[in-house]
Amino acid sequence: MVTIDIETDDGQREILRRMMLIRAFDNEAGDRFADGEIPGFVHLYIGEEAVGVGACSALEPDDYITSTHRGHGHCIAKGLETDKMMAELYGKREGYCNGKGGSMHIADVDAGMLGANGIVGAGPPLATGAALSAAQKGEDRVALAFFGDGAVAQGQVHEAINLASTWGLPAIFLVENNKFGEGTPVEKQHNLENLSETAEAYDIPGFTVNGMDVTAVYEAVEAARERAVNGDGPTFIEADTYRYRGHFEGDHQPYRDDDDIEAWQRRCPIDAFANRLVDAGVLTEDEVDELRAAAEAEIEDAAAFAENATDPDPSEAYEDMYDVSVPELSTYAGGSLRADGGSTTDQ
Ligand SMILES: Cc1ncc(C[n+]2csc(CCOP(=O)(O)OP(=O)(O)O)c2C)c(N)n1
Ligand SMILES: [Mg+2]
Repeated sequence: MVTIDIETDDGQREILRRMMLIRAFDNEAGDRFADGEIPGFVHLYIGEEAVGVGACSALEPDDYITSTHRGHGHCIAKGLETDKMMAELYGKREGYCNGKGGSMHIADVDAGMLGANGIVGAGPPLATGAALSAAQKGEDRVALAFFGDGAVAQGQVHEAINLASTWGLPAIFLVENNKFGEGTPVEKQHNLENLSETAEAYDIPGFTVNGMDVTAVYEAVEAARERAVNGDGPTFIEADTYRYRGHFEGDHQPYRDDDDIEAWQRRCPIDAFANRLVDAGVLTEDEVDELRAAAEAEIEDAAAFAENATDPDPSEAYEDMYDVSVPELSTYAGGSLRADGGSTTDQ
């Protein structure tokens, strides 16, 4: 895991590379899902790359993130390996969760990636918990929760932000306002112009940033991180972004027009940043093309790795389901609820 310094040419190149990797990964995942090679559902992050990469690049390697059902971009932004991610999408043993999680449950706790999550709004409580642990242990770590506009009004999200604010925890709540929760436009979900106004209710700073601009996201998260590690509590950031693909692959999208998609595609966060780096003399156009080709080649290799990886044996189905170091759960997978065979309901 590397620390990324946006002030340096190397840092800027790495930021561009990670956004390109996400784009290539999700294009490949979409194609392979369409070919029937990937089971379950995939929700692609294409168009939103600047949010994940801007945010994670402003974090330190030890910091925590929580993710959503649309989590591939968060994983790559946090530095996870694309071959193990693709193997997880394929349900293979070499995947991050031995193939038992799939697209919506990739986790790598050692890398601070506390999990993609199929439950809308489930990330913020985990981030509040991680931030509480960092505060109690006196560690210089923060926890950042990515969540969608569709999660902002979830009860557990309110509880999580309220506790983090009340206890002054080192947490960052980052809403990816991509304008839809499934097929419901954001203005039909909320009676607020900017979702960041939500922050007022918790008496924490809240602001909206251009989520198509990786630098803007980086700077917002950098400031929020500094506030968090200084003991000044959480920050609420809304990133104004857009998803280019359907809610899930296969979504016919009757709820929006192609014109809207095309207008946002003209604001492509990857092209915008690449052009800026070319204008600044950090990269030539050829070098941008080389970086993109290298990202695409890495993802082709990752997909080949996943294809050739091993199917888990059905006899392993109940392994890794519970943390057996927790005594009460040690025999759960075997059928009884508690080590002494009693029911947990009497506790
Ligand atoms: C608690 C819960 N309610 C409903 C769903 C079904 N669901 C899955 S994704 C989704 C929309 C989420 O929208 P948003 O939070 O804006 O994220 P986006 O898909 O736009 O990234 C819904 C309602 C769910 N998975 N969990
Ligand atoms: Mg959304």
